[in-house]
Amino acid sequence: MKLCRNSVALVGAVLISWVLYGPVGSHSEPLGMNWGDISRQPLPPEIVVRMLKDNGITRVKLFDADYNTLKALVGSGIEVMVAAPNDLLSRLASSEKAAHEWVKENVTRYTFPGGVNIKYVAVGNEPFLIAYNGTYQNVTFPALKNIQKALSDAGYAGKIFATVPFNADVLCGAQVPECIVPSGGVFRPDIAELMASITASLNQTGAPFCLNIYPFLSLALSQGFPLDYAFFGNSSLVDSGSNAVYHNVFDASYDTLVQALTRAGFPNMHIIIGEVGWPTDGDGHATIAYAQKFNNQVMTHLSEKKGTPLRPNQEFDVYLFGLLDENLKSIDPGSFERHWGIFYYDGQPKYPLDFSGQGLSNVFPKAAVDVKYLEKKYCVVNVNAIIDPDLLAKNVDYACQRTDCSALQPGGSCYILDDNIKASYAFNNYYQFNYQDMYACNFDGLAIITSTNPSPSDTQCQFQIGLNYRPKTASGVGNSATTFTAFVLVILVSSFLHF
Ligand SMILES: *[C@@H]1O[C@H](CO)[C@@H](O)[C@H](O)[C@H]1NC(C)=O
Ligand SMILES: *[C@@H]1O[C@H](CO)[C@@H](O)[C@H](O)[C@H]1NC(C)=O
Ligand SMILES: *[C@@H]1O[C@H](CO)[C@@H](O)[C@H](O)[C@H]1NC(C)=O
Ligand SMILES: *[C@@H]1O[C@H](CO)[C@@H](O)[C@H](O)[C@H]1NC(C)=O
Ligand SMILES: CC(=O)N[C@H]1CO[C@H](CO)[C@@H](O)[C@@H]1O
Repeated sequence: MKLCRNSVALVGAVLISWVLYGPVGSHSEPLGMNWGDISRQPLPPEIVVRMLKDNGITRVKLFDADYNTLKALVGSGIEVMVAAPNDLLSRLASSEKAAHEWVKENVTRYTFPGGVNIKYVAVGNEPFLIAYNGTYQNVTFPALKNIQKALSDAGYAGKIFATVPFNADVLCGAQVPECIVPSGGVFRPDIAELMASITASLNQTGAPFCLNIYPFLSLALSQGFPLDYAFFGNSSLVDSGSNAVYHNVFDASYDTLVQALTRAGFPNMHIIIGEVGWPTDGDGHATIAYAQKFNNQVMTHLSEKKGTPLRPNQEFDVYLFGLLDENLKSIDPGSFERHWGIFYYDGQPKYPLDFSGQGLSNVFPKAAVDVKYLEKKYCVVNVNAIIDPDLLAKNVDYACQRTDCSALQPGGSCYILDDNIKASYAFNNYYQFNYQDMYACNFDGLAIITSTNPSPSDTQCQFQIGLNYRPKTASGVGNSATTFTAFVLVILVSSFLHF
């Protein structure tokens, strides 16, 4: 695959995955998957690793370097991107020693023969997101350099690569109207010089440039964004600068980056798409049908190897977002944030998705096995209690502040249901979050425990049974620094509207 690759390591990884898991469809750049675990009762890493293997997924991108997760990956052959979260950046920037210790504890510890196949270290996650107000602007590059040095000192030069996953908002910006088309692509003016320096440093060490691309957010967050253009196939838009034709915002975003890198002097930089995906709840456009369509189209797009107008006939290097729903993620960007999983919280697949890219339409991903659920008990509103609406509302608020009510929000799968069912949904989630403690199903006497599944049959709104797992460490829980995915490019929208 193109430049900036350590071909020996890559061939090694591909061979290992062939030997252990057989061919993964037609990709020679195997499919990657983001694995976040910001959940109340996260599936044990051993179960997730088995699920990854069962589905032929041979590369994962993590958001930290959790010991239990990495322990479960030992001997799996799965290629791993570990991460130093944003809140560590200032420490890593301020001292070479801190970076050396980070690498020792979070990389070297696992790279013994037969250990973990660590390929990348992510330094921060979308650190230049506009919503962060420049908080990580001065520390990201120094932290990257210290981690690069630490990796090199530990003997990993050319084997393990430090990179920075960026949000697409490192491109363009309101001040650059030409950037509405890919041929106008530049880095955001306030960080353009910094991005050029970082890119030079990535290039020097042979590391890829990593960008997250979200057609869903283009659609969800911009009024009038053409629906078809978020998908693949039915729109065609001409870039007035280059006359190239684009069929979707994914390719347009990709080429905007290619153009920005070219302008900065790095036309051949290897690009990784660190995240791409579609959520299934919490927004009007976040439906199972759209997610199924989008993710299957992405798989087909990858396997076709047509590339983009600026990089034709090349393969994409992509990590899907994401593996599982995460019911404790920050919902600042929107309620959909907790529903990006291709699998539900419990490792059950949501819809058919052919990971091989052969476009098979009825193949479901393989579910997690040996999952331990709590008992089949639900907490619901006691319709025989005398219900004071104010008291009910107060208790729903209490439950919702302490559990996941994202499906109850406008556009969510339970939004249209009547108030009692919504209240039951909130009560039940609180009860499950608290491991079915009987005192967690009282709510001023308004609630009652039942073994009958209260999920309405004619909607996607599903009452859940909690999992019988307690997180082993605090890792991930409430770690909102890793959770923003908002803010995106709205490339080609205005030119589209002229066609
Ligand atoms: C290892 O990584 C984790 C997650 O990034 C971090 O919390 C921990 O402090 C790191 N260890 C060292 C010694 O820096
Ligand atoms: C960024 O600034 C805005 C407006 O001043 C503020 O509301 C927000 O909390 C800040 N965000 C961060 C991450 O500092
Ligand atoms: C980053 O550095 C600039 C220039 O030294 C300074 O003005 C700015 O306040 C710093 N930002 C942060 C978040 O520390
Ligand atoms: C294109 O549009 C047609 C008609 O609206 C629809 O049936 C088809 O699924 C669309 N194709 C894609 C790839 O979105
Ligand atoms: C512009 C630049 O520095 N490009 C370099 C990026 O890395 C490749 C591979 O190491 C070099 O061949 C390029 O010269």
